[in-house]
Amino acid sequence: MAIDRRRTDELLHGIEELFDKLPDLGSPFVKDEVKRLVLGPALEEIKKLISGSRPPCLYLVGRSGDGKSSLLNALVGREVAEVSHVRRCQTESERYYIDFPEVYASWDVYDSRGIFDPDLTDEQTEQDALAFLEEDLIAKQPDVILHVVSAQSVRNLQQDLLAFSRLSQNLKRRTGFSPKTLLVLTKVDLLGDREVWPPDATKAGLILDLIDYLQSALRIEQTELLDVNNRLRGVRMLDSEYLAIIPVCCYMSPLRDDRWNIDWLQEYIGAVLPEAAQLDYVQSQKRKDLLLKLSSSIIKRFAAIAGGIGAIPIPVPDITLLTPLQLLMISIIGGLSCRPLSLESAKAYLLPAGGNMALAVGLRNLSRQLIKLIPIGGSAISGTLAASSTWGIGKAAEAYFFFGKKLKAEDLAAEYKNEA
Ligand SMILES: Nc1nc2c(ncn2[C@@H]2O[C@H](COP(=O)(O)OP(=O)(O)OP(=O)(O)O)[C@@H](O)[C@H]2O)c(=O)[nH]1
Ligand SMILES: [Mg+2]
Repeated sequence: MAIDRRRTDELLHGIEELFDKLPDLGSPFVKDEVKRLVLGPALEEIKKLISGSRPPCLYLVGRSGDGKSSLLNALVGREVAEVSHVRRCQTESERYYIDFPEVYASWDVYDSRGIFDPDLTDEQTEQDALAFLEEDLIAKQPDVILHVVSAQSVRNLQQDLLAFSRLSQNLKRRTGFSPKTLLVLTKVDLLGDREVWPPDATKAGLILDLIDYLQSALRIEQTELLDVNNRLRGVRMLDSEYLAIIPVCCYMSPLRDDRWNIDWLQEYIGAVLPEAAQLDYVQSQKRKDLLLKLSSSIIKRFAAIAGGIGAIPIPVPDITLLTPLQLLMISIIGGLSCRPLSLESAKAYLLPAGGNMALAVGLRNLSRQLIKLIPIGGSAISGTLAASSTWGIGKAAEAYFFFGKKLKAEDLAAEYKNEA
């Protein structure tokens, strides 16, 4: 299971109902005000991240045979695109709608196929192909373009890089946006001795030479390493049309699996995707580290919303006001960790008895469970306390759902300042 966006309305409805059951705090006006101030921003977050989310859109460019289909298969983790053994040249992009039904996610991918093909020696044909690519990119508006270049074709690539740079500038002029493009260096396993894999020191040196060569061909000076301890993982560029150069191997056959550095590419794509495409991407990858990153950023945002309660002009903001917000947060963390997206997951977490008893339990009981997690003298709560306790509760839920660990929310809350 995972977060199914079709279940968001159900969840939000449940949360609204909980809010309506809260005590009046002196006057119904106060409760409405609190509901607006607390739930308003939370619903905005949910809209951005869940109900308003959409599949990521990727666009593959590169010469025929350089490994676009293989790269797509490696990124997806299964065969979705046909890997070709003969060169062909096509000047129309092919669309793949890739479904991950078990995690309610999908991707939209376009493969430009042979647009940058070496067979296009005729200048007019090449101009037409580039013009086509420009129009196609404007029409498809991909989140990320993957420019696939094989290790063997790098050294006569100057022309493609220049062509892509011009294309990029045209797109920026016409749309106001620079496309987010990654240069993916494929087939690095074929450098030097094919049989040596994964790379030893000699092969690593050959890969690094190619990265250097590309950097100088692109006249790049300012770079940062994706992994500070290992330059082989790839480099981020601060002054180029390309955001990064990432070397990979995508080779896979029934007899051997030589894929390498795909995880770093996957992570980098995730880091540059817009917020609306994050949920589908992260869920489809089924990678705990990426799901955890998203969960941590949600906890931070919910803690900040809870902190806003300090700004509410009521004499004694009651800690139970936070219950609906915290339950919503716990439900989402549960959903990210592969539980169904529902209030029941949050209840089952808070009430070890689980099962039918959890279904029947009321708001007062849930509030009590939450307060137990962070014992606070009295029921009054300040903005800072609201934020840190919500953060602690989120972190404890995260540890439980992702690692089956029971940590004390109270202890975690104490770390709030350092982390947030
Ligand atoms: N050794 C090695 N071979 C690869 C790698 N990636 C792709 N190949 C091989 O390169 C050949 C072409 O790969 P494709 O993925 O079909 O290339 P493509 O860019 O999709 O080609 P077109 O669809 O014709 O444009 C296939 O035989 C792949 O097995 C890699 O990283 N290492
Ligand atoms: Mg292909």
